[in-house]
Amino acid sequence: MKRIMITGALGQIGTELTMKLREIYGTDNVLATDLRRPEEDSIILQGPFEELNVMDAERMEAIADTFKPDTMMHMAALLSATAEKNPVFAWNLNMGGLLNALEVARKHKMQFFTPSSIGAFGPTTPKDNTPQLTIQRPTTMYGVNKVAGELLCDYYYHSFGVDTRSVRFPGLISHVKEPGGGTTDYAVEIYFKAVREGRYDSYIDKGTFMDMMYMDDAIDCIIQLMEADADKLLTRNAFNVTAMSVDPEAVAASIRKFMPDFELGYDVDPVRQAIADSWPNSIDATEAKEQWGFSPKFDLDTMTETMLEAIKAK
Ligand code: AKB
Repeated sequence: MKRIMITGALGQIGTELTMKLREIYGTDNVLATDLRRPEEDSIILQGPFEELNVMDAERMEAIADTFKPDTMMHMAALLSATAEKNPVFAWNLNMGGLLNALEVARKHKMQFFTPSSIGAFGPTTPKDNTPQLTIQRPTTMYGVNKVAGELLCDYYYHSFGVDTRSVRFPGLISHVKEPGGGTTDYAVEIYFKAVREGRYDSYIDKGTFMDMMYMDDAIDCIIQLMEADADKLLTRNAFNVTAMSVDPEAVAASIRKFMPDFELGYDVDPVRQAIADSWPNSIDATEAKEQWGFSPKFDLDTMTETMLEAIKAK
């Protein structure tokens, strides 16, 4: 039975990850941590919770000393658009937090997961069917952090034997917790606006393709990778994973299958558009499929149907 410590547990991925891990490994074996304590009625407080600023190495160490986890899932990070607004803070939080978490994992001999992103690619990366091993020269602070983070995880694996594992997540779509400060967030907002207002003005332009994945698949993929036989993992940097490559028109067309009157307009944000333009159109997840059986269940239409139903029921 695993004993897991999660940072950034109140974030978009962290919230659903914490709930699923508690279901599988037992509530008391999954410690959620985040910068601030959530509202008292938060589902996350149904299990162990500690306030933790990931830049505070001493407190992170003290919490691990007491809880004695064997696995660290480090999710706390600033996303791409927010990082671009405050790059120095992004560097300090994204890199400082990761280094602290890796150090705790090294000292406590923990297995380690942290997500990378399609943001780790840049304008000189092959745009279509982007391979696992390719040019990574991102032009955003978030991307620089993600590439440096992948290398740091590789370093802790090779130099200290920390069992580091990671995936390059595409945009993640969920109705449980809205994302904050990402470039792919339009693909979440569009569903909420479709149900609530019948129309959406996209800040990402038509024809801008990016990879996406439904959150259930993202959570399953983390669990599957962490459970995978270490000997089968030939790739030790982050694995490409994706379920679909879409642009706003494709998402709108899918929504119209369930809500024929849905209207899509555009109000393009130059900052987020420039970030999106620097990322791949579609990435190749063959290595993840072959090495540990990655296999997403949701395609665009099944995701759309699930999102619309869930938001209507709120
Ligand atoms: C973002 O848009 O910043 C994230 C990501 C793809 O890493 N969703």
